[in-house]
Amino acid sequence: MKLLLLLTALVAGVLSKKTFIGEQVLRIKANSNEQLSLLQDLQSFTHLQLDFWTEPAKSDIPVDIRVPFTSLQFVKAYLEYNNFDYSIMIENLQQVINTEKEELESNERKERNSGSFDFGAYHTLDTINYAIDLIIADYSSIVSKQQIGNSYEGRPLNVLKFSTGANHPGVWIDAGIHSREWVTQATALWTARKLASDYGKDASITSLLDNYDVFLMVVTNPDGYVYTHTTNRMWRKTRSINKGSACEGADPNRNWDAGFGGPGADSNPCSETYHGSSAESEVEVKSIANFIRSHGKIKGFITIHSYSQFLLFPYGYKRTLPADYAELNKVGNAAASALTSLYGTQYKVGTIVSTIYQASGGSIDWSYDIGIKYSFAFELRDQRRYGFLLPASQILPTAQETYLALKKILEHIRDNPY
Ligand code: INF
Ligand code: ZN
Repeated sequence: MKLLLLLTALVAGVLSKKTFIGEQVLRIKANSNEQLSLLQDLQSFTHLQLDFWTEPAKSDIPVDIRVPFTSLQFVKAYLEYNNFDYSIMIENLQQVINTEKEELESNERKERNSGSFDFGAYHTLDTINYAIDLIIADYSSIVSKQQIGNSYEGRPLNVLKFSTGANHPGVWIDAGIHSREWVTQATALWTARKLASDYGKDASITSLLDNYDVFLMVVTNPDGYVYTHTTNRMWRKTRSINKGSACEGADPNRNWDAGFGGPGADSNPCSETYHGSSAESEVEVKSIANFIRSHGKIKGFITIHSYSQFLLFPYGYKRTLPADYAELNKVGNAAASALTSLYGTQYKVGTIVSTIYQASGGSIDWSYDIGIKYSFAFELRDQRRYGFLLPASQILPTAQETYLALKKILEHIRDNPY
């Protein structure tokens, strides 16, 4: 009986696996507001099933669109007819995804045989959890794991706590809230080990952890992350069931109680930016918000996304500048400069709404509005070559450069208590 069930699940799994055969990712330059609105029209043709990796928001930011094979001819004709500059960013998406998966699986086999762990590779959720337990074991005097809830599908929502004493104020850092942004979970895992190993070695980190706790959530959307491995590599949202719709999941970066449901979020459950049935409807969001509210002394809130190389701060849901605009802009630019100093990676710094577009229900707007002044969102590498399919060879350089920016922000929080 069990075997039959297993076989059924296996067949179902294979059958439901999303393939990207014949799909391409196009990189489009909108050279005018008129062209921008033509791209927004294209986005409204939902039957084309287009996946906008970056939004048609500002004419100085190219727009990347994943196009299903059946829509390719129409989209290219539409672009050519309207005199767009465009190029093919990813020629054969299925092949890139296959290669990434083969690399991941062969590396995990190697790690199992040698008992090693390669922080410069992508991993499944189980292997990430195994690596997290190794870090806790190796640095048990300052690192512990705290479960703040369960995901929609019942997976533990674990947060790494870095602490050297009781009743410290804290800083929150989350990664992978959008599951397809694989470089963010990998960066967070490397950062966890680096933070722990720097304590007692790096004077700045030592003085930070002597006065502040750091809460680091490596896989913030575990259901979505597993889904990107088993079924759909391009999944962004949670995996909750939307009553009355065949489409699943809500965008966990539209589900926070900050301008919830306003412009810059979608009420259609099939949209990648569906805001959910109500603020904090997604248990992954509710669990973090409850943790932050009950802790009561969180002084910084940093969320790590990819891609585009931005360092953003509030607001996204409104054009009004935050009261602390000058300070956040200064800290953001200092952090971005530190990042650039390592490998020359360029970042843009600014408010969400002015740098990209209006987005409502975002996490750092919520954290800022409940009084967490130092609220930032990173958009890691890259800018326009691989997008969400960043090669594993870029994980370590990305994590190393990002750490320099994180340190700048953490030092500012340490030195400017409020
Ligand atoms: N970020 C965009 C998003 O639509 C922009 C953003 C960042 C909005 C931070 C609000 C807050 O959510 C990503 N990056 O999706 O992956
Ligand atoms: Zn994201």
